[in-house]
Formats: sequence, structure tokens, C-alpha cells
Amino acid sequence: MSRAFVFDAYGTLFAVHASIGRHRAAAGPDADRFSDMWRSKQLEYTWTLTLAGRYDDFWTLTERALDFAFARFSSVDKALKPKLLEAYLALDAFPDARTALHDLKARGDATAILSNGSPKMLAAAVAAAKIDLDAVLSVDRVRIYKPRPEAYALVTDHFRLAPAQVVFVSSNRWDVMGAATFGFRTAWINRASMPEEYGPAPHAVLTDLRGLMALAG
Ligand code: LAC
Repeated sequence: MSRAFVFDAYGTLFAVHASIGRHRAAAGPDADRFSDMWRSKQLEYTWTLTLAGRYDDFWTLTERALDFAFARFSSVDKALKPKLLEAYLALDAFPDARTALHDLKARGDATAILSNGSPKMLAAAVAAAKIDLDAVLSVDRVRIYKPRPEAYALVTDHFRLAPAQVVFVSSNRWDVMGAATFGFRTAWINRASMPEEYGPAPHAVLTDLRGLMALAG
């Protein structure tokens, strides 16, 4: 095996807003802003804790961010908390995820997840989505969040590959930046037509995972 395709989990393979999607009617008119706040606080906590030299696992931060969103949007009923957390453990995979993973593996490339998610969260998400990968790597092993290089090094250590033999796939532009800084080839899955930021440009910018086979063909 001379190449690995490594995927970010949340937002790339799994739809982070699917949790609120299942409870949209109950959440009310602020549902989307509430979900955006939940996601942005979840990420912010990973960055600020890592900068401060601290670590709490991603499930703890996911719950803490959800508590913040409830405090910020009083219109959303706090009784939804256990249901939203339960749904977060079994998020929908994007429709293109299973096919992309299958096709890459069939061609002989290794496939993996590298995620900030805790091992418990990732095992639950992979099982619920019925996807198959060669490795599911969590930053929990090093207790430092992406985009720190120690997190991306979990991939090269696991597969014993040089960074240039890894194609890192993420819908999070900041994650693509971290992966490129580490030396990975990068594919930014820009599902939401977001503007370019950070630089230098990723090796590929795709609207979904279907273009990955052509990229590496
Ligand atoms: C992850 C988050 C950051 O899966 O999307 O690592």
C-alpha cells in the first residue's frame, strides 16, 4: 500500500447538522442558528483548549457547546438535549460517503478517518453509517486537537507513510490548512460554496466526495 485517503469525520463524512434536522420542528424557528452556534462553539473549544495546553475529550466539548447554545437561544426547549446528543452519536453519513470509500478501497488505496471525535463517538458514527475503513484514528490518543501537527502525525505513524503519500480530505478549510502544513496532499470538500481562505490553495477543491477517484486516478 503506497497511498492513503484520510478523511475528517464531522462535516466531511457525517452531516453535523443532521442532529437538529431530526428535531427541527421541536427546536422551533431558531433551529439553524442554534445548530450553527453548537458547531462553532464545539470547534472553538478544541482550539482554545489546545492553545492553553489543556484537553477535554470531544464528547465533553460537544455537550458543553450544546449547553452554551441552549443558554444563547432560550426559544429552544432544553428538554431536547438528550435527544440531540443521542442523534449526534448516529449522524447521517453524506450520500456520497459510502460509495467513495468503497471505490477507493476497491482500487487498493488505504482509507481512514482522522478526527477530533472521541473513540466512542467515532465508533458509534461509523457503525450507524455502515461504512468500512482501514483505520479510525482519534486525536484522543495524543490529547491535542487538529490543526496541531501532532494530530496529523497519527496518520503517518499508523500507516508508516510519508506525508506526501497521504491525501487528506476535509470539508473544514482550517483542517485542510493544518493538513497541508503537515505535508499532506489535500482535497477540500466545499459542499457549502464557502469562499477560499487561509491559502495556499488546496490541491483539489471538490463539491462532494464523488470527484476523489478522478483526482487520484
Ligand atoms: C473532526 C471535526 C473537526 O471530525 O470535524 O475532526
